[in-house]
Amino acid sequence: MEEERRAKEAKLADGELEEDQDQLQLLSFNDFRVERTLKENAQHKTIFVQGNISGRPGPAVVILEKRPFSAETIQEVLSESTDLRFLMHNDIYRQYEARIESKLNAAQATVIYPATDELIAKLKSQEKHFVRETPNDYETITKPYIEKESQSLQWIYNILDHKAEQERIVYEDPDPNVGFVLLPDLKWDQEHMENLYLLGVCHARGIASLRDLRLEHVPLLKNMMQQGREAIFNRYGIPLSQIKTYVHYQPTYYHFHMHYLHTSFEHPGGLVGKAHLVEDIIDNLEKFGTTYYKERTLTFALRDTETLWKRFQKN
Ligand code: M7G
Repeated sequence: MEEERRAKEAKLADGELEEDQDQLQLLSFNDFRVERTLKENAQHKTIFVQGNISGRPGPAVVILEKRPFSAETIQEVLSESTDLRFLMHNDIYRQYEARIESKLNAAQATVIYPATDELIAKLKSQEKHFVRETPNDYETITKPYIEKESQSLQWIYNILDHKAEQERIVYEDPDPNVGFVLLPDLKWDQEHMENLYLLGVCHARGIASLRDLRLEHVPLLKNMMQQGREAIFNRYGIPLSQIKTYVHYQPTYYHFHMHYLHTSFEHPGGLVGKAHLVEDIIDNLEKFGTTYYKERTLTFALRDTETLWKRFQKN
């Protein structure tokens, strides 16, 4: 299965195969059958659902997220187009259920098809466990996992090769060593600035993650952080001091990339045990030497359904 996927990716990269998934253009969820809820979160107003698309083999995942209100459309919401259903009254307090017109009440829907078992396991709400990864653990446990079982990087190569999301690129530095592509993360609707979330993907190949960073990569890190922030300021007007940039360890995708978020957005990906601020990474490499991340024991959290967690338990 794994070999098949990698062979197909190689063919796709060589242009030998047309990407058949591109034929999946949904106009509604008519063909989608819910199998189970993987996770729901009332605070974030999200639900993660696994199901099937009729006539297509294998599981699909749909992630629904209610969009925040915005000052620009609030007058349209607070108008005769919204029906009110009375719920209760006490003194000066009245509560209603507001039935808002569908176009003003949209949700963001992300469809992942075909969804791999590993991605489903990752999305499923599970207990998290902290792992202390020594340099030897990295060589004997994590590296073989990255080589054999980690998620496909095809979507990243599509971005770098301008085969997908080309019109969404906010900034690109084409330099093969320090260059990168900056674009909105899948998680961001590009409307609500308080949830601003962009992704910087480096052009250089072969840097799988934080573990591979050396002193020679400092110019790349500085370039991605500085140019990326400036491009975000130029496009969206967010001051540089309000853009946080971090790297995940462990990431889901092992091609080096950086997360850029508005400081007001507290995303779970920014938690301890996952996020490493780019300023700190640069400082560590400059002050403590090129092998800092090669030699350190790194601590991170894994969900108990993740393959990497299972690999750590076996050792
Ligand atoms: P990560 O640190 O590898 O994984 O980040 P994690 O955050 O899931 O632990 C990968 C980032 O890429 C995430 O923030 C995803 O939302 C984002 N992302 C994933 N895919 C498949 C796409 C995509 O196709 N396009 C864009 N623009 N972003 C994506």
